[in-house]
Amino acid sequence: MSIQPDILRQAFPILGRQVNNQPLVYLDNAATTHKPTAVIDRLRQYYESENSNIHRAAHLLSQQATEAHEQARSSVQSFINARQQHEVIFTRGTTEALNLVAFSFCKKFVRAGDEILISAMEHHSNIVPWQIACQEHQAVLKIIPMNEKGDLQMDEYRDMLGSKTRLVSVTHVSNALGTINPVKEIIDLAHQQNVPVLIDGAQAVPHMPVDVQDLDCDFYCFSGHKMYGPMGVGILYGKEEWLAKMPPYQSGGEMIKEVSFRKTTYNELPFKFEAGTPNVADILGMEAAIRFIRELGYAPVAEHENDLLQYAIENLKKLDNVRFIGTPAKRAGVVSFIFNDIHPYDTGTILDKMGIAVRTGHHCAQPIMDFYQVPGTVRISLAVYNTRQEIDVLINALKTVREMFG
Ligand code: C6P
Repeated sequence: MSIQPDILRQAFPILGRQVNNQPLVYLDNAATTHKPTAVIDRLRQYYESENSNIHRAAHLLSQQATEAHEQARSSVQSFINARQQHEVIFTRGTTEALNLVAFSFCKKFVRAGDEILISAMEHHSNIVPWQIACQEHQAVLKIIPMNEKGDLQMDEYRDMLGSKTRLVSVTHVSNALGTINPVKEIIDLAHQQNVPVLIDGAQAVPHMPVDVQDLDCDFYCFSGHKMYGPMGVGILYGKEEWLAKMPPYQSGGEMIKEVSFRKTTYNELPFKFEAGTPNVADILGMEAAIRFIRELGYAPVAEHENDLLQYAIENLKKLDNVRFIGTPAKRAGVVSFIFNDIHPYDTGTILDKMGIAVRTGHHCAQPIMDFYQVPGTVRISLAVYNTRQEIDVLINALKTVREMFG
Protein backbone atom coordinates (compact mmCIF):
# COMPACT_ATOMS: atom_id res chain seq x y z
CA MET A 1 0.00 0.00 0.00
CA SER A 2 1.38 3.39 -0.89
CA ILE A 3 1.45 6.21 1.65
CA GLN A 4 -1.57 8.47 1.71
CA PRO A 5 -0.20 11.49 3.52
CA ASP A 6 -3.56 13.21 3.95
CA ILE A 7 -4.84 10.27 5.98
CA LEU A 8 -1.52 9.64 7.70
CA ARG A 9 -1.28 13.26 8.84
CA GLN A 10 -4.38 12.83 10.95
CA ALA A 11 -2.31 10.57 13.22
CA PHE A 12 -0.03 13.53 14.08
CA PRO A 13 -1.97 16.08 16.15
CA ILE A 14 0.72 18.76 15.97
CA LEU A 15 0.49 18.94 12.17
CA GLY A 16 -2.90 20.59 12.53
CA ARG A 17 -1.54 23.65 14.29
CA GLN A 18 -0.72 27.05 12.92
CA VAL A 19 2.65 28.79 13.15
CA ASN A 20 2.73 32.55 12.75
CA ASN A 21 -0.90 32.37 11.61
CA GLN A 22 -0.04 29.97 8.79
CA PRO A 23 -0.55 26.23 8.56
CA LEU A 24 2.60 24.54 9.82
CA VAL A 25 4.89 23.19 7.10
CA TYR A 26 7.38 21.10 9.04
CA LEU A 27 10.55 20.32 7.11
CA ASP A 28 12.94 19.86 10.04
CA ASN A 29 12.54 16.14 10.55
CA ALA A 30 16.26 15.36 10.77
CA ALA A 31 16.30 17.43 13.96
CA THR A 32 13.30 15.57 15.33
CA THR A 33 10.15 14.07 13.89
CA HIS A 34 6.68 14.62 15.26
CA LYS A 35 4.93 11.93 17.24
CA PRO A 36 1.84 9.99 16.21
CA THR A 37 -1.06 9.56 18.61
CA ALA A 38 -0.07 5.93 19.16
CA VAL A 39 3.22 7.07 20.70
CA ILE A 40 1.66 9.87 22.75
CA ASP A 41 -1.04 7.49 24.01
CA ARG A 42 1.55 4.91 25.03
CA LEU A 43 3.30 7.46 27.27
CA ARG A 44 -0.01 8.50 28.82
CA GLN A 45 -1.06 4.89 29.38
CA TYR A 46 2.22 4.08 31.10
CA TYR A 47 1.98 6.97 33.53
CA GLU A 48 -1.76 6.52 34.10
CA SER A 49 -1.75 2.82 34.80
CA GLU A 50 1.66 1.15 34.73
CA ASN A 51 4.18 3.52 36.31
CA SER A 52 6.70 1.79 38.53
CA ASN A 53 10.43 1.37 38.87
CA ILE A 54 11.72 -1.81 37.29
CA HIS A 55 13.90 -4.78 38.26
CA ARG A 56 13.65 -3.73 41.88
CA ALA A 57 10.49 -4.75 43.68
CA ALA A 58 8.29 -7.75 44.34
CA HIS A 59 5.03 -5.88 43.73
CA LEU A 60 2.85 -6.36 40.67
CA LEU A 61 3.26 -2.92 39.12
CA SER A 62 7.03 -3.28 39.18
CA GLN A 63 6.84 -6.77 37.70
CA GLN A 64 4.59 -5.56 34.90
CA ALA A 65 6.76 -2.53 34.15
CA THR A 66 9.83 -4.79 34.11
CA GLU A 67 8.16 -7.17 31.68
CA ALA A 68 7.03 -4.32 29.41
CA HIS A 69 10.55 -2.84 29.47
CA GLU A 70 12.16 -6.14 28.50
CA GLN A 71 9.47 -6.74 25.88
CA ALA A 72 10.43 -3.38 24.35
CA ARG A 73 14.03 -4.58 24.22
CA SER A 74 12.85 -7.63 22.36
CA SER A 75 10.92 -5.41 19.90
CA VAL A 76 14.09 -3.42 19.21
CA GLN A 77 16.03 -6.67 18.79
CA SER A 78 13.66 -7.86 16.11
CA PHE A 79 13.42 -4.37 14.52
CA ILE A 80 17.16 -4.33 13.79
CA ASN A 81 17.52 -8.13 13.65
CA ALA A 82 20.08 -8.34 16.46
CA ARG A 83 21.15 -11.88 17.21
CA GLN A 84 20.54 -11.57 20.95
CA GLN A 85 18.34 -9.45 23.15
CA HIS A 86 21.19 -8.52 25.49
CA GLU A 87 23.02 -6.92 22.56
CA VAL A 88 20.44 -4.10 22.74
CA ILE A 89 21.29 -1.38 25.26
CA PHE A 90 18.96 1.48 26.09
CA THR A 91 20.60 4.90 26.15
CA ARG A 92 19.40 8.50 26.20
CA GLY A 93 20.01 8.74 22.45
CA THR A 94 22.61 8.42 19.72
CA THR A 95 24.93 10.86 21.49
CA GLU A 96 25.04 8.83 24.66
CA ALA A 97 25.52 5.61 22.70
CA LEU A 98 28.51 7.12 20.88
CA ASN A 99 29.98 8.42 24.13
CA LEU A 100 29.52 5.01 25.72
CA VAL A 101 31.52 3.23 23.02
CA ALA A 102 34.16 5.97 22.77
CA PHE A 103 34.75 5.84 26.53
CA SER A 104 34.44 2.14 27.18
CA PHE A 105 35.90 0.60 24.00
CA CYS A 106 38.87 2.96 24.01
CA LYS A 107 39.56 2.37 27.68
CA LYS A 108 39.89 -1.34 27.02
CA PHE A 109 41.33 -1.53 23.52
CA VAL A 110 43.08 1.73 22.58
CA ARG A 111 46.70 2.51 23.42
CA ALA A 112 49.20 5.26 22.52
CA GLY A 113 49.81 5.47 18.77
CA ASP A 114 46.65 3.56 17.84
CA GLU A 115 44.29 5.05 15.26
CA ILE A 116 40.53 5.66 15.16
CA LEU A 117 38.93 6.45 11.79
CA ILE A 118 35.88 8.67 11.40
CA SER A 119 34.65 10.41 8.26
CA ALA A 120 34.65 14.00 7.05
CA MET A 121 30.85 14.14 7.24
CA GLU A 122 30.23 13.25 10.88
CA HIS A 123 27.88 14.95 13.28
CA HIS A 124 29.70 16.50 16.25
CA SER A 125 28.44 13.59 18.37
CA ASN A 126 30.56 11.26 16.27
CA ILE A 127 33.62 13.54 16.39
CA VAL A 128 34.05 14.99 19.86
CA PRO A 129 33.79 11.75 21.91
CA TRP A 130 36.60 10.30 19.76
CA GLN A 131 38.70 13.44 20.11
CA ILE A 132 38.37 13.17 23.88
CA ALA A 133 39.13 9.44 23.89
CA CYS A 134 42.13 9.90 21.60
CA GLN A 135 43.47 12.64 23.84
CA GLU A 136 43.01 10.43 26.87
CA HIS A 137 44.85 7.47 25.32
CA GLN A 138 47.34 9.37 23.10
CA ALA A 139 45.73 7.85 20.03
CA VAL A 140 45.36 9.45 16.60
CA LEU A 141 42.04 10.47 15.06
CA LYS A 142 42.08 10.11 11.27
CA ILE A 143 39.50 11.48 8.89
CA ILE A 144 38.23 9.59 5.85
CA PRO A 145 37.91 12.34 3.20
CA MET A 146 34.92 13.08 1.01
CA ASN A 147 34.68 14.59 -2.45
CA GLU A 148 32.88 17.76 -3.58
CA LYS A 149 29.65 15.83 -4.12
CA GLY A 150 29.61 14.72 -0.50
CA ASP A 151 30.54 11.09 -1.11
CA LEU A 152 33.26 9.35 0.86
CA GLN A 153 36.50 8.61 -0.97
CA MET A 154 36.56 4.87 -0.62
CA ASP A 155 40.03 4.37 -2.14
CA GLU A 156 41.51 6.67 0.46
CA TYR A 157 39.58 4.84 3.16
CA ARG A 158 40.98 1.50 2.00
CA ASP A 159 44.50 2.89 2.22
CA MET A 160 43.95 4.35 5.68
CA LEU A 161 43.01 1.03 7.25
CA GLY A 162 46.03 -0.64 8.76
CA SER A 163 47.55 -2.49 11.67
CA LYS A 164 47.20 0.56 13.92
CA THR A 165 43.48 1.03 13.24
CA ARG A 166 41.45 0.06 16.30
CA LEU A 167 37.96 1.19 15.25
CA VAL A 168 36.06 2.85 12.39
CA SER A 169 33.05 5.02 13.26
CA VAL A 170 30.97 6.48 10.42
CA THR A 171 27.50 7.75 9.83
CA HIS A 172 25.02 5.69 7.82
CA VAL A 173 23.31 8.84 6.49
CA SER A 174 24.72 12.36 6.74
CA ASN A 175 22.41 14.75 8.59
CA ALA A 176 23.74 17.75 6.66
CA LEU A 177 24.09 16.32 3.12
CA GLY A 178 21.75 13.36 3.08
CA THR A 179 24.52 11.08 1.74
CA ILE A 180 23.79 7.39 2.21
CA ASN A 181 27.18 5.87 2.84
CA PRO A 182 28.15 2.41 1.53
CA VAL A 183 28.29 1.07 5.06
CA LYS A 184 28.33 -2.59 4.09
CA GLU A 185 31.46 -2.04 2.02
CA ILE A 186 32.98 0.11 4.80
CA ILE A 187 32.39 -2.71 7.27
CA ASP A 188 33.70 -5.44 4.92
CA LEU A 189 36.91 -3.55 4.25
CA ALA A 190 37.51 -2.95 7.96
CA HIS A 191 36.77 -6.55 8.84
CA GLN A 192 39.36 -7.73 6.32
CA GLN A 193 41.83 -6.09 8.71
CA ASN A 194 40.01 -7.30 11.85
CA VAL A 195 38.90 -3.77 12.66
CA PRO A 196 35.46 -3.31 14.27
CA VAL A 197 33.00 -0.74 12.90
CA LEU A 198 30.43 1.49 14.57
CA ILE A 199 27.63 2.91 12.45
CA ASP A 200 25.78 6.06 13.53
CA GLY A 201 22.28 5.30 12.29
CA ALA A 202 20.49 8.36 13.67
CA GLN A 203 19.44 9.53 10.19
CA ALA A 204 19.06 6.09 8.62
CA VAL A 205 16.56 4.26 10.81
CA PRO A 206 13.68 6.67 10.04
CA HIS A 207 14.06 6.00 6.32
CA MET A 208 15.36 2.48 5.66
CA PRO A 209 15.38 -0.98 7.21
CA VAL A 210 18.48 -1.83 9.19
CA ASP A 211 19.61 -5.40 9.68
CA VAL A 212 22.65 -5.42 11.93
CA GLN A 213 23.44 -9.07 11.20
CA ASP A 214 23.33 -8.50 7.46
CA LEU A 215 25.51 -5.38 7.81
CA ASP A 216 27.72 -7.29 10.24
CA CYS A 217 28.47 -4.00 12.04
CA ASP A 218 29.99 -4.28 15.49
CA PHE A 219 28.02 -1.37 16.92
CA TYR A 220 24.99 0.54 15.63
CA CYS A 221 23.20 3.43 17.33
CA PHE A 222 20.13 5.58 16.82
CA SER A 223 17.67 7.89 18.61
CA GLY A 224 13.96 7.39 19.29
CA HIS A 225 12.96 10.99 18.62
CA LYS A 226 14.08 10.99 14.98
CA MET A 227 11.91 7.96 14.19
CA TYR A 228 8.53 9.20 15.47
CA GLY A 229 9.35 8.18 19.06
CA PRO A 230 9.96 10.22 22.20
CA MET A 231 13.03 12.26 23.09
CA GLY A 232 15.43 10.98 25.73
CA VAL A 233 15.73 7.41 24.53
CA GLY A 234 18.01 5.70 22.05
CA ILE A 235 19.69 2.43 21.25
CA LEU A 236 23.18 1.09 21.24
CA TYR A 237 23.45 -2.27 19.54
CA GLY A 238 26.76 -4.02 20.12
CA LYS A 239 27.99 -7.49 19.33
CA GLU A 240 28.24 -9.54 22.50
CA GLU A 241 31.89 -10.34 21.82
CA TRP A 242 32.75 -6.64 22.23
CA LEU A 243 30.24 -5.61 24.88
CA ALA A 244 31.23 -8.50 27.14
CA LYS A 245 34.84 -7.30 27.20
CA MET A 246 34.12 -3.59 27.57
CA PRO A 247 34.11 -1.93 31.03
CA PRO A 248 31.03 -0.10 32.36
CA TYR A 249 30.44 3.43 31.13
CA GLN A 250 28.49 4.76 34.09
CA SER A 251 28.09 3.19 37.50
CA GLY A 252 25.40 3.00 40.16
CA GLY A 253 22.26 0.93 40.60
CA GLU A 254 21.29 -1.82 38.15
CA MET A 255 24.75 -2.24 36.61
CA ILE A 256 26.09 -4.17 39.61
CA LYS A 257 25.92 -7.77 40.72
CA GLU A 258 27.31 -7.32 44.24
CA VAL A 259 28.66 -4.30 46.07
CA SER A 260 30.77 -4.16 49.20
CA PHE A 261 33.14 -1.44 50.33
CA ARG A 262 35.94 -3.78 49.41
CA LYS A 263 34.84 -4.85 45.93
CA THR A 264 32.05 -4.53 43.37
CA THR A 265 31.17 -7.01 40.66
CA TYR A 266 29.22 -6.00 37.57
CA ASN A 267 25.91 -7.19 36.22
CA GLU A 268 25.58 -9.18 33.02
CA LEU A 269 24.68 -7.68 29.64
CA PRO A 270 22.83 -5.51 28.88
CA PHE A 271 22.44 -4.21 32.46
CA LYS A 272 26.17 -3.61 32.87
CA PHE A 273 25.68 -0.58 30.60
CA GLU A 274 22.37 0.62 32.04
CA ALA A 275 23.18 2.31 35.35
CA GLY A 276 20.31 3.93 37.22
CA THR A 277 16.56 4.02 36.66
CA PRO A 278 15.85 3.73 32.96
CA ASN A 279 13.50 5.93 30.98
CA VAL A 280 10.77 3.29 30.95
CA ALA A 281 7.93 5.42 29.59
CA ASP A 282 9.93 6.69 26.64
CA ILE A 283 11.32 3.24 25.94
CA LEU A 284 7.72 2.01 25.66
CA GLY A 285 6.95 5.05 23.50
CA MET A 286 9.83 4.08 21.24
CA GLU A 287 8.42 0.58 21.00
CA ALA A 288 5.13 2.15 19.84
CA ALA A 289 7.09 4.12 17.22
CA ILE A 290 8.67 0.90 15.97
CA ARG A 291 5.17 -0.58 15.64
CA PHE A 292 4.08 2.53 13.76
CA ILE A 293 6.96 2.23 11.26
CA ARG A 294 6.46 -1.49 10.82
CA GLU A 295 2.78 -1.02 10.11
CA LEU A 296 3.58 1.56 7.43
CA GLY A 297 6.36 -0.61 5.96
CA TYR A 298 9.71 0.78 4.86
CA ALA A 299 9.08 0.20 1.14
CA PRO A 300 6.12 2.63 0.92
CA VAL A 301 7.93 5.08 3.22
CA ALA A 302 10.99 5.10 0.94
CA GLU A 303 8.85 5.40 -2.18
CA HIS A 304 6.98 8.39 -0.78
CA GLU A 305 10.04 10.14 0.63
CA ASN A 306 12.02 9.60 -2.58
CA ASP A 307 9.23 11.10 -4.60
CA LEU A 308 9.26 14.17 -2.33
CA LEU A 309 13.03 14.39 -2.45
CA GLN A 310 13.13 14.36 -6.27
CA TYR A 311 10.22 16.80 -6.43
CA ALA A 312 11.96 19.19 -4.03
CA ILE A 313 15.29 19.03 -5.88
CA GLU A 314 13.61 19.49 -9.27
CA ASN A 315 11.68 22.56 -8.11
CA LEU A 316 14.58 24.09 -6.21
CA LYS A 317 16.65 23.83 -9.41
CA LYS A 318 13.99 25.79 -11.30
CA LEU A 319 14.43 28.69 -8.88
CA ASP A 320 17.96 29.47 -10.15
CA ASN A 321 20.56 30.73 -7.76
CA VAL A 322 20.19 27.71 -5.54
CA ARG A 323 23.59 26.38 -4.57
CA PHE A 324 23.18 22.79 -3.47
CA ILE A 325 25.56 21.80 -0.70
CA GLY A 326 26.20 18.15 -1.43
CA THR A 327 24.96 16.24 -4.46
CA PRO A 328 25.67 12.70 -3.28
CA ALA A 329 25.17 9.62 -5.41
CA LYS A 330 22.64 8.21 -2.96
CA ARG A 331 20.61 10.47 -0.74
CA ALA A 332 17.99 10.09 1.98
CA GLY A 333 15.59 12.67 3.28
CA VAL A 334 17.81 15.78 3.27
CA VAL A 335 18.54 18.68 0.92
CA SER A 336 20.98 21.41 1.99
CA PHE A 337 21.34 24.60 0.02
CA ILE A 338 22.11 28.29 -0.02
CA PHE A 339 19.60 30.51 -1.76
CA ASN A 340 20.54 33.61 -3.76
CA ASP A 341 23.63 34.13 -1.59
CA ILE A 342 21.31 35.12 1.24
CA HIS A 343 22.60 34.14 4.68
CA PRO A 344 20.86 30.86 5.61
CA TYR A 345 19.71 32.33 8.90
CA ASP A 346 17.86 35.14 7.11
CA THR A 347 16.21 32.70 4.71
CA GLY A 348 15.16 30.50 7.64
CA THR A 349 13.77 33.42 9.62
CA ILE A 350 11.59 34.61 6.76
CA LEU A 351 10.39 31.07 6.02
CA ASP A 352 9.42 30.76 9.67
CA LYS A 353 7.27 33.87 9.38
CA MET A 354 5.41 31.97 6.65
CA GLY A 355 4.88 28.92 8.85
CA ILE A 356 7.71 26.86 7.34
CA ALA A 357 10.12 25.14 9.70
CA VAL A 358 13.57 24.41 8.25
CA ARG A 359 16.89 24.18 10.00
CA THR A 360 19.62 26.69 9.22
CA GLY A 361 23.24 26.84 10.32
CA HIS A 362 25.93 24.20 10.60
CA HIS A 363 23.62 21.36 11.68
CA CYS A 364 26.15 20.23 14.32
CA ALA A 365 28.50 19.34 11.47
CA GLN A 366 30.88 22.31 11.34
CA PRO A 367 33.67 20.42 9.51
CA ILE A 368 31.25 19.93 6.58
CA MET A 369 30.60 23.67 6.45
CA ASP A 370 34.36 24.32 6.54
CA PHE A 371 34.81 21.85 3.68
CA TYR A 372 32.32 23.75 1.50
CA GLN A 373 33.49 27.10 2.90
CA VAL A 374 30.01 28.21 3.82
CA PRO A 375 28.76 29.62 7.14
CA GLY A 376 25.86 27.20 7.11
CA THR A 377 23.04 26.00 4.90
CA VAL A 378 19.27 25.93 4.71
CA ARG A 379 18.30 22.33 5.28
CA ILE A 380 15.01 20.72 4.48
CA SER A 381 14.56 17.24 5.87
CA LEU A 382 11.62 15.03 5.09
CA ALA A 383 9.35 12.62 6.90
CA VAL A 384 6.63 10.29 5.80
CA TYR A 385 3.87 12.82 6.55
CA ASN A 386 5.25 15.53 4.24
CA THR A 387 3.47 16.29 0.97
CA ARG A 388 4.21 17.69 -2.48
CA GLN A 389 1.91 20.54 -1.61
CA GLU A 390 4.21 21.48 1.28
CA ILE A 391 7.14 21.58 -1.15
CA ASP A 392 5.08 23.92 -3.34
CA VAL A 393 4.51 26.19 -0.32
CA LEU A 394 8.25 26.18 0.34
CA ILE A 395 9.11 27.05 -3.26
CA ASN A 396 6.62 29.92 -3.34
CA ALA A 397 7.92 31.19 -0.02
CA LEU A 398 11.48 31.16 -1.38
CA LYS A 399 10.28 33.32 -4.27
CA THR A 400 9.01 35.80 -1.69
CA VAL A 401 12.36 35.66 0.12
CA ARG A 402 14.07 36.50 -3.18
CA GLU A 403 11.77 39.46 -3.76
CA MET A 404 12.42 40.78 -0.25
CA PHE A 405 16.16 40.66 -0.81
CA GLY A 406 15.88 42.18 -4.27
N1 C6P B 1 21.13 15.51 14.46
C1 C6P B 1 20.05 17.35 13.32
O1 C6P B 1 19.32 18.34 13.29
P1 C6P B 1 20.86 12.90 19.41
O2 C6P B 1 20.88 14.38 19.61
O3 C6P B 1 21.72 12.18 20.39
O4 C6P B 1 19.49 12.34 19.30
O5 C6P B 1 21.50 12.64 17.96
C2 C6P B 1 22.77 13.13 17.64
C3 C6P B 1 23.06 12.86 16.21
C4 C6P B 1 24.06 11.94 15.88
N2 C6P B 1 24.31 11.61 14.61
C5 C6P B 1 23.64 12.15 13.59
C6 C6P B 1 23.95 11.73 12.19
C7 C6P B 1 22.64 13.11 13.85
O6 C6P B 1 21.98 13.65 12.82
C8 C6P B 1 22.38 13.49 15.18
C9 C6P B 1 21.36 14.56 15.49
C10 C6P B 1 20.12 16.53 14.59
O7 C6P B 1 20.73 17.01 12.36
C11 C6P B 1 20.24 17.38 15.80
S1 C6P B 1 21.79 18.21 15.90
